[in-house]
Amino acid sequence: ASDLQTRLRELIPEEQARLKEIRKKYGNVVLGETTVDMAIGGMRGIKGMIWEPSLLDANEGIRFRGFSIPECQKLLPKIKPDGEPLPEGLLWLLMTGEVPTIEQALAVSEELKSRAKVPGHVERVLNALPSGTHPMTQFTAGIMALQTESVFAKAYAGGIHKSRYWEPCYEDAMDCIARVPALAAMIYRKTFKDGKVLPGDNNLDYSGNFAHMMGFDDPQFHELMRLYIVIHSAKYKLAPVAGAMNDKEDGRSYWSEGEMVGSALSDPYLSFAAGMNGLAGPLHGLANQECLRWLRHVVDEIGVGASKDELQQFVQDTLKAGKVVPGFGHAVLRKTDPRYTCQREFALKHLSDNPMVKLVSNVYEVVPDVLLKTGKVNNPWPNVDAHSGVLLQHYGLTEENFYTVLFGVSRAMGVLTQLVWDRALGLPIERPKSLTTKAIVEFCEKK
Ligand code: CMX
Repeated sequence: ASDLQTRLRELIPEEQARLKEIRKKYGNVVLGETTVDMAIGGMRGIKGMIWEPSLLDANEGIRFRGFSIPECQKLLPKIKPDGEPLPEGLLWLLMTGEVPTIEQALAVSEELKSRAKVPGHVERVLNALPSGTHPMTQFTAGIMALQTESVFAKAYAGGIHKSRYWEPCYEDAMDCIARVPALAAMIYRKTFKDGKVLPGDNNLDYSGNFAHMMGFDDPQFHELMRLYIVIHSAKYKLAPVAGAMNDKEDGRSYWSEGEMVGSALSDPYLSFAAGMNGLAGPLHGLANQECLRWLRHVVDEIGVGASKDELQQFVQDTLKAGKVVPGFGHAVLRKTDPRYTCQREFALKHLSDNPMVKLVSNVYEVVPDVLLKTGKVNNPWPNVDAHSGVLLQHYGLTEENFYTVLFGVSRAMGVLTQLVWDRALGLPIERPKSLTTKAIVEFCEKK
């Protein structure tokens, strides 16, 4: 099938049967144990949830439906033969588990264009917010304003049979994915530019059009947006609790809230907005802006041509001041993040003369040794955030307060894909069990 919904309709009965079989065959198998430490420590490492679009491997990094980032770059359809893959193709992969043909990816592109119109009241909601409202607050307010369009909410109110929940959920997921670039661009123009909302260009792909609506027409920046959206699209691993704010560390947050809220049959807009509120937390989505700030400090205090010795001293001073070196470390990964590597390759291909790229590269040569010498850092290697800011800055997207919104636009694809599958598989409302500390102590003492 060349259209995504038809392909999903074919796949869903097979996947429903597969899940039933897994449950029947392995339902009683123990996946792991939960300790008191885990209950106190943010539920790290508890295996307790299904998440199909992606999985994080400690050594290889994220895999989307089993494919590593280099594999995705090689296999997913592109507009230019040596260019970056289309996020529309990745969306097909995330939804179906299959690498699409170029026709299928372009069909997704067309489908998203046909759904992209943002209703007029969304701009009025943004206009009602005071100036200085953080772009992420504007983003979640905008998503909530889009919720008036929810097909799922209307279908549910109209009494739809539960076996068909996934259909209106798919409509909302695709509408929401289609509309968030225009919403984000609107926020960008209002917050940082002349306030004029730029119309989309139907001749462009999803990423190119997003960049265009923000006011960026350099085809190389469009390439960067394709790569950026692909690598930021899905989370790694799950963790459930609403209020846990740190996907940065092991994959919680947007998903956790987005998913948990969605499990109550809140429609995709409500669920996605909940997830985005998690992304807006400083331990989570803001790390990319912190990285750029840290590099700017280096430039301000030493200069862009800082020597390795000077950098080493700067890193040590950062640690001495009780701060982390942003862009390095990871709770699960134990190697250089492949999302860092592909951005570095992009930088070497397109902007190798940029002095900030050279600085990032020198930082990479200095930081891991210093972190290792502390004796406590489990992963001294760079993560995705160590490179993204410098690339965006090169093309003129310098307003780092906006970076989390870019991240959010990308993440819509991963989060909303899982939500469609949650409804298709009939997964229930999520209810991890909580205990009082008194109950924990009583339980332990009885043992
Ligand atoms: N700079 C300084 N110290 C670091 C560090 C860094 N980059 N990374 C880890 N450490 C320290 C921790 O703060 C911790 O110290 P304490 O024991 O004093 O609290 C110790 O090393 C052990 O930590 P860890 O097990 O290696 O790492 P965690 O799982 O606790 O935390 C992370 C992971 C990402 C939060 C952490 O490495 C960090 O703060 N990095 C900098 C911020 C950053 O780049 N965040 C973006 C992550 C991107 C992503 O996840 O995709």
